[in-house]
Amino acid sequence: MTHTLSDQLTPELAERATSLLRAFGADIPEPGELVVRTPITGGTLLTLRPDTVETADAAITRADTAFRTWRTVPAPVRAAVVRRLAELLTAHRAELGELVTLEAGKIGAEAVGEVQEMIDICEFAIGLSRQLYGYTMPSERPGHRLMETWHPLGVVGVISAFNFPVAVWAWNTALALVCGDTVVWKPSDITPLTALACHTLLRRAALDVGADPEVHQLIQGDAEIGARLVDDERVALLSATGSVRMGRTVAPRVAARFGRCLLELGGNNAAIVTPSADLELAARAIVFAAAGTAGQRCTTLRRLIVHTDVVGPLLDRVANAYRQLRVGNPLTDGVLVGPLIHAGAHENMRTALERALGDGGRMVCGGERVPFGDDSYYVRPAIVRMPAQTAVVREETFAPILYVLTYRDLDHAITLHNAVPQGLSSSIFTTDQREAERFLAADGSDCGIANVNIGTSGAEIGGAFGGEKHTGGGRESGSDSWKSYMRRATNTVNYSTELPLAQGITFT
Ligand code: UN1
Repeated sequence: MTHTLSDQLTPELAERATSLLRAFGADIPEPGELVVRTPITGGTLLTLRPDTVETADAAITRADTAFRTWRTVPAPVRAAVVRRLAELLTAHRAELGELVTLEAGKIGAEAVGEVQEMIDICEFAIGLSRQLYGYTMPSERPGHRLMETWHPLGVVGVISAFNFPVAVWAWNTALALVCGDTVVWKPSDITPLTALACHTLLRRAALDVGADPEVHQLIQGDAEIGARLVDDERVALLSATGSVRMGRTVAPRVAARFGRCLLELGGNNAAIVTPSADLELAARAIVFAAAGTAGQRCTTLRRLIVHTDVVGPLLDRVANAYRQLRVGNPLTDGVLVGPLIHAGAHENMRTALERALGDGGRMVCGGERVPFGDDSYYVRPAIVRMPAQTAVVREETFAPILYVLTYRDLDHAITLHNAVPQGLSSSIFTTDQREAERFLAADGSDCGIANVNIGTSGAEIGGAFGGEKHTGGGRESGSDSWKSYMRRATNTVNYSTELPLAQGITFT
């Protein structure tokens, strides 16, 4: 392996990361025990000092104090911070994208797309600030008015994952801020530099519009630091993105203190391809959904359920496109598949493939490591034909493995589709409206996202994002997801001189 190439490249990348931080106006962190590596070479970009339990608690205190005032600022005025953030993100789009590439290994187009997703949610939140609607209902009593009012909730704790290090933060933060909440963010300890950049931009946005910069706090560190948000009564909502395993520990702890949780956990997303599908279009969508982001999206396509009549021609197209995918340094033009995040991700992929083959799976293509350096993990996206939906297929392996299953009858395909613990995203490829509607119906896909003729990944921010079953049930970003970030009061106002009781009760 070409150890020297990585050895040469790492100092260049480290230098670039430092100059990007400077471009955002961020202080270069003091060296410490948190080691920030780039998956491009596996080398170290920087080190920084993580928070301690005490500094994390102090950050929660600052957010709690800031909330007391922030909640009284009118929502359209609060939106000024988000508007300024959108401007700064637009100005720094390319630079922030580059930092995402350095830290998370995404190719340029996807990294910049992630920054665009941040700008999109900011725009959504700005409009939303004038639309935090509550219902009014007819009261059953004369001379009474009945209505619902939405109020700010409190401190929102955001725990985010490495794979969308900035967009998922923005989904939460843009909404939380216009809703009148303050935010304490614990990013993945794999991507602390992008977090530092976003935190710096947000503080600058607040200062630029004369708002309190303490509305946003950043705490860095491992799960022990994140646990401060889980267990602190002052954190009214914990919005956590990560594995099902993480959700299983976090959810009961937040519930035990009657806090609110918004969970966005693993997916095991499938697409059904029917005989009427436009195979050319389906193949293109499948390649992006399954191999894009090196299979490291929660919405990545992991299972393909194909009608036996079209499995041959479809797989020919997909495998052909797979063979042409350029895998390598995501900073190089034309590369479509960057590295896996670390050795552990590669080990999980290797083990999953071994188990799949042990279950009778047949390798169609890919799966092998692409040499780049000893400490970085590049792989060719894999396709495996499976005789059945075995245990390994029902698990989420955060790597580019596409398992292919076949079906004869659509009901059977839908049963297979739903027979996994996760319920995030799903697709059907068909030109038959009956099949499409069957998939979208109540007894069709059981996922939070169900698409027709597009892949499972790459959702727009305008719809609610999230999934069912082990995916955790949370909804983030568009539609009415904002309601998770607010508390609702039902108000009954008596403007009469009488005191009629509800349900016709007399009490004299
Ligand atoms: C994630 O992988 O955690 O729909 C989020 C998508 C992106 C968001 C993915 N808009 O693929």
